Amino acid sequence: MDGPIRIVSNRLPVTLQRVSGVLERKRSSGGLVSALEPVLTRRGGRWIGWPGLKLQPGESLSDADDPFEIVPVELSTNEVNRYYHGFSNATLWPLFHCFPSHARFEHRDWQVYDQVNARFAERAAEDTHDQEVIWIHDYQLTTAPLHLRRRVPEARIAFFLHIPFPPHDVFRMLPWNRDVLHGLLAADLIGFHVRGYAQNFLDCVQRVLSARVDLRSGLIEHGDRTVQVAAFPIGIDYQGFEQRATNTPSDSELRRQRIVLGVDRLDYTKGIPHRLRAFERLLELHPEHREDVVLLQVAVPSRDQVAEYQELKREIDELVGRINGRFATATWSPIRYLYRSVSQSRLSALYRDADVALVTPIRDGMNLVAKEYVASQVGDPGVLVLSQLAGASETMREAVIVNPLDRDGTAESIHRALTMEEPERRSRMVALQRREREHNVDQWVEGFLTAARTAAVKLAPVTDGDFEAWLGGFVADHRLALFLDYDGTLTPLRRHPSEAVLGPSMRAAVEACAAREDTDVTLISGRALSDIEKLVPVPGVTFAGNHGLEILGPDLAPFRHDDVAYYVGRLEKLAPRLEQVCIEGAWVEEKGASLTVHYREADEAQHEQFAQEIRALIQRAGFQARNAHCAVEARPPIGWDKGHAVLHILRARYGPAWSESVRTVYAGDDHTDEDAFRVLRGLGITFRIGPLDEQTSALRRLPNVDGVQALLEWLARRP
Ligand code: ADQ
Repeated sequence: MDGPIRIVSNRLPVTLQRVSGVLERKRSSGGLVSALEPVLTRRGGRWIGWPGLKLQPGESLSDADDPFEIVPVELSTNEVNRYYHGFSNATLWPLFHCFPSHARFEHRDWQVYDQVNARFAERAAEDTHDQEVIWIHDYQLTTAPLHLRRRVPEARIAFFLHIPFPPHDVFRMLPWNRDVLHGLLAADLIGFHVRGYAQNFLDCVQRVLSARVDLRSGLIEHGDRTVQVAAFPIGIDYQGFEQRATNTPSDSELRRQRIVLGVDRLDYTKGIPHRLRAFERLLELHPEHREDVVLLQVAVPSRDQVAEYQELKREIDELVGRINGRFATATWSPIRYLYRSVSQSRLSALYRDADVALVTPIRDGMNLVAKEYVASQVGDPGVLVLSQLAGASETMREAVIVNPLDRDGTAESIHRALTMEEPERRSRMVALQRREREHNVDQWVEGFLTAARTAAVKLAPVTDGDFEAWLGGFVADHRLALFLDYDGTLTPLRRHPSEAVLGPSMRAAVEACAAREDTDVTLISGRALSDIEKLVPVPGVTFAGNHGLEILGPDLAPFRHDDVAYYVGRLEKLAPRLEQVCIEGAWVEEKGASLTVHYREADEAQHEQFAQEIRALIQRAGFQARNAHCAVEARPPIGWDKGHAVLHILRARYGPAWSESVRTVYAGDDHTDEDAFRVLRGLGITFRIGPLDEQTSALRRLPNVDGVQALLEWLARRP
């Protein structure tokens, strides 16, 4: 079970510095590194990340005696600007924290972000072993899972997001929202800090990608795969903090005052200005705290080349100056403000000696400071005042919970914390400590990896209940026009079109639908009309071949687009020219009004170049070249597609006001079906078959041919 693992994260577990030309390596601090490093040391594996500086040619980050390998992903200055400062920190960070007004949306940032993600994936894919979990971290790497999946289809990929996942109303503002979801869904397991973020994610997948999702068990249907989504609240190195708090001497000067402590990266999500104003309000409402209590705010500089962060720093400087000017006396200043990082032991002493910790972010994935404070309360217990907008508040219920945007309410809560009696303080702290001690970071890592190694339970197949909910009211008491694509919808895609034969149970389901007096079934395919007629020998069915250029069915005048005749002769001439350039395994299918060059069986390395050559020839001959599954189609340049064909059939059969009298349902797996999905948007119920990677205008998804069969069986049985 304890196989090697790979960690992929923006930064590496080592901090590098070049001193007089020599690369110096220091272990990075921080909870994540201290949690994951022992696991990697024990099991072996690799850590893939950005070293943060430029390496000299041939320079390696791994020492021979390292228990695991460190693999650097180097970035150019432009990439650092676009991928890191740009899309990661100026787009995803503000948007995911629900600060859309702080977000910038630049196409170039997105492109570079995705390219860099592909590079991380490339390094992560090198020499993978069976059973090895590849664990990708955080918002800088949301599309890396998909790039990795393309390189190593069988890999076990897990992803953890350290920041919140926003609700749909905010997420949909992102112009690349589908790409981000497609990127993430290539993972087998996607973890979040709390259930609320996981639910937001599931909701977005359902709404943005029309996916079938089980909200209760956190399962997403992705073609034949199931993706598991779950909450894994992160913990800290509890013992480490407890020990440091026990062993670090006190700062006697500080001990003379009562301390309210704030510790944060200087970030607009952390709500530092709100906190300062709430503290000011406390001094107004409860003057008894003047000259007795000090707010000690430690802010680590962060992203200080970004304008937003510089502006925030100015605001905090001014607020501190104003409040101190207003209340300070000769011997006391209400706020002490340290704009710097402090050492681990100093931080531990501050945590231990603070009477109250003010952890009041406006939005925070989890917040480790709240947990570190609790672990450091080894003496007379203090009180944790915690924002209800931090992920930590979901579990740390015994804290004094506040809304940091409610200034008066927060001031009153600080007062309550400062005046809380010892028995209540102790009861609350004991409960908080018990939970954090138990759910520490080791337990988090183990829990996540166990889930990552365990294959997700499959989402139960669609049931009659699902169809009843999606279609029941829509089709009730109405005539039904049912449109079905063939390849990939009624039969799985095969290597050769001649192998795609309709199975007996699917045939029975189509027959049962067609046999109903109130249902009209149309088979609509890119195949030649005569071909599709032979493949689905079901009485009473309408056939639309060549993407609807030719239509034949009961109660319909046979249809052949006026312009087809002109192109048929030209296609006959084009076919031998294409045959001439076919590489081994490729072949030409002549379909009358169109033709297709198939190359599924040709050497994969040649696919791209061959398809390009074929497309060029088709276009030069005056036809449209359309990509299909391992095939290129030559279509007459007639403004006619499956969407036009569907409308033609509906109007011809039911009149111009067809939408009043008939209900339309369409199922297809191919991008040529998208034309029909678009035409039917808002008018019918459409299903795209297959995995979620392909974008769709369909209203819903079905994973595979079995899902279609279940749909047809339900339609045949409906009351
Ligand atoms: P961050 O936004 O960095 O993390 P947080 O969880 O509070 O936020 O972690 C900050 C860390 O920095 C803590 O370990 C703290 O001790 C340390 N730190 C803060 N100020 C310091 C100072 N002045 N000197 C030294 N150290 C200082 C992201 C998400 C969080 C999520 C974590 C982990 O934004 O919501 O909890 O990842 O998943």
